[in-house]
Amino acid sequence: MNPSARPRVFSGIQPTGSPHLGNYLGALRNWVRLQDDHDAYYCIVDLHAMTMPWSPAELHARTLETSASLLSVGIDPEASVLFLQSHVPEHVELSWVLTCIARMGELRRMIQFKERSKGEGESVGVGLFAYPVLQAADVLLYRAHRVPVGEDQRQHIELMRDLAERFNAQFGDTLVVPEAYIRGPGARIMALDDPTQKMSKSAGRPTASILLTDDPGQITKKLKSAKTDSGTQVRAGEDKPELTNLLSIFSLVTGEPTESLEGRFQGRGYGDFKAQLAEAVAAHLTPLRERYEAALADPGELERILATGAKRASEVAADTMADVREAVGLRRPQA
Ligand code: AQP
Repeated sequence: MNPSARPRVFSGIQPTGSPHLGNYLGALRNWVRLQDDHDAYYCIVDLHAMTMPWSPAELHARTLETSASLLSVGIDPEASVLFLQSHVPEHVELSWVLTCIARMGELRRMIQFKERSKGEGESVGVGLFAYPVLQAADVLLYRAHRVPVGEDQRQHIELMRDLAERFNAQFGDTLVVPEAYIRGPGARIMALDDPTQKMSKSAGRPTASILLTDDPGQITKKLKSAKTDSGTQVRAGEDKPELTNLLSIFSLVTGEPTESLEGRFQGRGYGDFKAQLAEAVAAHLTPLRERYEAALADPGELERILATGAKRASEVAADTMADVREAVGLRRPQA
């Protein structure tokens, strides 16, 4: 298909640690699927990683690690534009323009802000409050049609749609109103130790998440200690949130439907089920871990990929920003 005729897709991931199974099954697998028939832009959103307290040295290192993780799951830097948010300054510029049309009330309603700012009172960071606007700028800058994300991002996509519509209504048709691309049971993978919370990089509880960099020993240990519902029957259902989550993971890494897994483990107990699950997850993640280590062993190549990606992304970003500046009445420099 002619690349310019393909729908455009944009998504981002924070360099806040190794991606976990939730990031992978909810978002990254879809990124890989979409890169074949979409004009794909995938971004490591390092500016977002500054919305919570951060260490400069860690941010620096994790940025490269995250790019290695993205290659390991199958992002092809030839097929996709893979780049670093801070390499394209237009993200921040468009974010400011959108900040000026966003409303305090709509940002205050964001669930992620409410959750992450709990107990912070007046000392909560302005960046944490405003980052959904930066996220809107990330997507709108590329005039993306689809945004593959996990379920937790649905509200932020709604906000970016509202901002794009408001901008177009006020200043003329300039931005594309994007759609969320949220698919399947992987869209919300829950923490292994608490099925009421999503699996998260920043949870700070090592037993809550399986990281893409975990080795088979770590995977087995984490799954062995995963919380399981009372009873002995391996089955999914509203009354069994922990088993439902584990069965989803099993099904997503093997392709075997949940009903078939339920049949296979009937009468076999949780211990056996968890051991087999650990084996399946380890078998799925081992090649990814090997590709990750190989990619990380060549930082020069990672830097080159990011620099090329930034160049390609900048062309689109500059084009959109020129239209935005014109639409809102900012003057061009006169020679
Ligand atoms: N538990 C999850 N299940 C399914 N999808 C998920 N995503 C995150 N957690 C789950 C999706 O992964 C993509 C990248 O996420 P992110 O790095 O931008 O940050 P996040 O959404 O805040 O994810 P984390 O893991 O909780 O990171 P931290 O703790 O660093 O903030 C997104 O598409 C997200 O929907």
